[in-house]
Amino acid sequence: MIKLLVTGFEPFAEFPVNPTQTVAMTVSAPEGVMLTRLILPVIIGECAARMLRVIEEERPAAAISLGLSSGRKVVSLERIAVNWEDFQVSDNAGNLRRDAPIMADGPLALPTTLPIRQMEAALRQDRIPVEVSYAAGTYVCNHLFYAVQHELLRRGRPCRYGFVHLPPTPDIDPDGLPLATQMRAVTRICETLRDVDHPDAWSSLAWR
Ligand code: PCA
Repeated sequence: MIKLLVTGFEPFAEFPVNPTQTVAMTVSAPEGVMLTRLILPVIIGECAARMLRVIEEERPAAAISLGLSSGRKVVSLERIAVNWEDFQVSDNAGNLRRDAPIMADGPLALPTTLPIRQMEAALRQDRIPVEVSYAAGTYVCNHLFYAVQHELLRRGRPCRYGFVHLPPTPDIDPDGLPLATQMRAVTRICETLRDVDHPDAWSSLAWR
């Protein structure tokens, strides 16, 4: 049995619903996977703090964050988080940022620790439209990705982590990707994580 954490986001900006919330809450857990689900506020700082609290409690082998990217057509497996934020549409607490680092003393970029090429292959095998992306944006999704990864590395936590942007569903954009396909994509990602080599690293590390 492998423990995984999947997060989605609440609605934000002009979107009355956020499909990542539905996907995270209703995707079925494949055999051999114990799934923890978490919906995060679209608020810088708070989203990462909440997620890190749940990681400390649940100690999953891997965590996947899902976010809606309204301009995309395909499931986007994010390669890197950048230490930068820049957004003129406020987050759900009214915060705005202009050309600012997320962490003043952090590295410029941090990579995913999810096996995204294997994930990509699994989705392609299922004919789900997918890409590896090198731009997670400069809004709350990239903020979460960077802040959580930074903290997991700083604390030496053996939890693989990465971000997946999902395209809109057809209720948001007529050219969107059906919810059922998005669910299948996340199930396939969970299966891939189940099937890669995971030593039970949490139990062998000293807990600080
Ligand atoms: N998408 C936004 C934030 C929340 C979400 O679902 C983003 O791409 O930054």
